[in-house]
Amino acid sequence: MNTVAARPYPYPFDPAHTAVVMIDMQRDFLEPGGFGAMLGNDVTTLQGIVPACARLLALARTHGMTVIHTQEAHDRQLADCPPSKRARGGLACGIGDPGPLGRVLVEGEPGAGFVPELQPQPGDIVLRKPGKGAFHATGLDAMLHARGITHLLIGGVTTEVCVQTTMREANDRGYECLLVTDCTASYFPQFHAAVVEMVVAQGGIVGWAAPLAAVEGALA
Ligand code: C5J
Repeated sequence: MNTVAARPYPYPFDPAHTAVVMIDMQRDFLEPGGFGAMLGNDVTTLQGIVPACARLLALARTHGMTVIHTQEAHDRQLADCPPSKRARGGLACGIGDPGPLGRVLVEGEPGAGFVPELQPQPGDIVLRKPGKGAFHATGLDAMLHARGITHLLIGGVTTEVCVQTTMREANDRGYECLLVTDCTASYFPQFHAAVVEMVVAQGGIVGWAAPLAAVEGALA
């Protein structure tokens, strides 16, 4: 067992039963011309976490943890995109439409791909998901059970949307989750800070939170 100095109290985990879940580090959310930018966000607010995410992924691979990259992207017919999701925001260029990074949030398009620094490596798992939560309409739960995974170290974007939704879904399914606070970011820094507090409040009602240095310290 390794133990992370975390909030609200120490987080014990066994790397053999732990997965790093890196949420949606895609060009569509981090680069100009993608879905995040179409929604009016300043995408540079997310770019600062990329080096820390790369370190977390490297650490996971070194210690034999399962690595999962999620990807919010729809099938090419948009059969898995609820009309309500497509209509939300009334965008001139929205989900499925051709944009500077290809069709917005569609599998196989440049925007759906991961940023260059965080490309999946051999042995990593890539999980396409149509929703905000990584458990919705995917095989993630079965995949984790099959590998004996009980603990999740979670990073990615955005803190209050896909990251928080996934962490809550995982918590309800019995996974012990740690939010790696400097490996996740929001277009709205105040939302990021609020999520960290929400997670650890009430005795860790959703799980634990700690910076990457604390995870590195636990594995040193
Ligand atoms: C959003 C995500 N923000 N990955 N997706 O729409 O958080």
